[in-house]
Amino acid sequence: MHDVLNRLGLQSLNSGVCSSSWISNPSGGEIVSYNPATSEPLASVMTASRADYDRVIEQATSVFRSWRNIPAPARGEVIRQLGIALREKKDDLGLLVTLEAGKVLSEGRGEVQEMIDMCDFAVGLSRQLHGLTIATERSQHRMFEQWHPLGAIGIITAFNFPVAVWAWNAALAAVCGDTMIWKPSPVTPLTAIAVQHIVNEVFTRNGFPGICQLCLSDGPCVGEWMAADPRLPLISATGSCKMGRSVGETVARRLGRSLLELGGNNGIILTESADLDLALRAVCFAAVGTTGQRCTTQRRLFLHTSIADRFIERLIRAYRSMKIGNPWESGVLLGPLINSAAVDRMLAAVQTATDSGGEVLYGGRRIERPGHFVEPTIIRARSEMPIVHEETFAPILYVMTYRSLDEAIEQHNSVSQGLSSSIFTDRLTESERFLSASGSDCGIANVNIGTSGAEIGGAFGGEKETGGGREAGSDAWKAYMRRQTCTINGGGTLPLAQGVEFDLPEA
Ligand code: UN1
Repeated sequence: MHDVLNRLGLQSLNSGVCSSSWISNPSGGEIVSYNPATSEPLASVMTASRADYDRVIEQATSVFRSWRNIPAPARGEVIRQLGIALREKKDDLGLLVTLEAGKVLSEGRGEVQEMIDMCDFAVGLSRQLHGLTIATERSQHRMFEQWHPLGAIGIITAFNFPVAVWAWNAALAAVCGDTMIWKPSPVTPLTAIAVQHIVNEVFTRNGFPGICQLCLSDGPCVGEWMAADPRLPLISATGSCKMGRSVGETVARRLGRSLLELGGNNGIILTESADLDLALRAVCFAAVGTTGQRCTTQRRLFLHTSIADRFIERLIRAYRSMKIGNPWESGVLLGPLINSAAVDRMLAAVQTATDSGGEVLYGGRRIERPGHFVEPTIIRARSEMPIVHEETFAPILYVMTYRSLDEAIEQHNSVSQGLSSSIFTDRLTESERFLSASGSDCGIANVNIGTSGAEIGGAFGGEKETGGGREAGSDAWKAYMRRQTCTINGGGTLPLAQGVEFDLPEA
């Protein structure tokens, strides 16, 4: 299994810093990557010091000056080739995601597929970076918008999607003409280095080294330097609300732009008319998939009182049947949490929930074996319990009951996060109510689908403390460019807008 490290070019690993080429002895601290299923070290890498970081940024800003002038479809061609290279490495990179992040194999591969999908999307987009033509009030004038590359941008990603979220940003940024510096999570350095190897091969072969750069950090420092750095016009950051608040504040202080994809506290409402077979599978995947470590993980379940007992019983049976184990073994649905601190946080949340009147209906404990395994957990709770309002990155599902849909939607919207949401219903009136302006207040609202597992074609992100950013599909590309409004006077007079007169006296 560890041959995969060799196949991905990680055999003589040392540096976690890459500008146009690898910086051979970066002088930051060392970080060790562990397999969360065994707690065994996989490899160690050296991270960036401030001097290394400055080298990377200087290179990224300098390469930007030529990359921005390459026609967008030609930039898209490089991303097309990146998509092919990722297809070739899909199984290996997917396995590495499994080894380092602990996701089950199908999810590890799914993550690489998400990168491939992003490349395909960005290739098409490279011929579609279009602006509007706008009617002007002045005769013989023409007004239009055009979009230009923004600059070198910073990409901060989290451990739970160690490669896909980079691709959401990188594929778009590259076709938009930006260069980029990636600071991955210190917990998943190897997947980032493996991606960087693939990127280097493709971009260098095309004569464009240094478009995508990597800057590993042994703590928060590189992220903080990026947030404060006026050389980076945009910082795209994925992670907790706490992290996002700090990045957002620092970037705002220098009037830079930030694109934030932060915590979720996603709920599913099951109405009286819900197809319970459909809902059961959806809830299990949304609440337990990725061991509860997606920002889109379902954390709250609202059951209509008429179906509550029946559904809870089926849910417990389904939880009991789920195979927990090494994520690379077939049939396993639940791998480990990322590290022991995550286990501690989960157990503390379970304790807090029970202390405040919650009742554990299933699970709630650590599993005694190597690695960081826990039982998937169902807790009967009340919506006003403070712990229900917090995002605990673990497979804890809080179950609540309701009588009217209005009441369910009110409870659903009562948390400070606003990422993803779902309703299960067979009634048009209920789904329309959920999708109306007074329905779900989230960036993602689904009907008869769980909260997680969005496709890349839609804009991904959420409201309130989720940060407001939109990444991946739709028109998310606009965040990576600067808009220019252009007005051309093709006539021989100078009419002023709003009918203003400013006639100079005859000379
Ligand atoms: C995240 O957890 O940060 O919709 C992203 C989903 C995935 C992305 C999750 N496509 O669950």
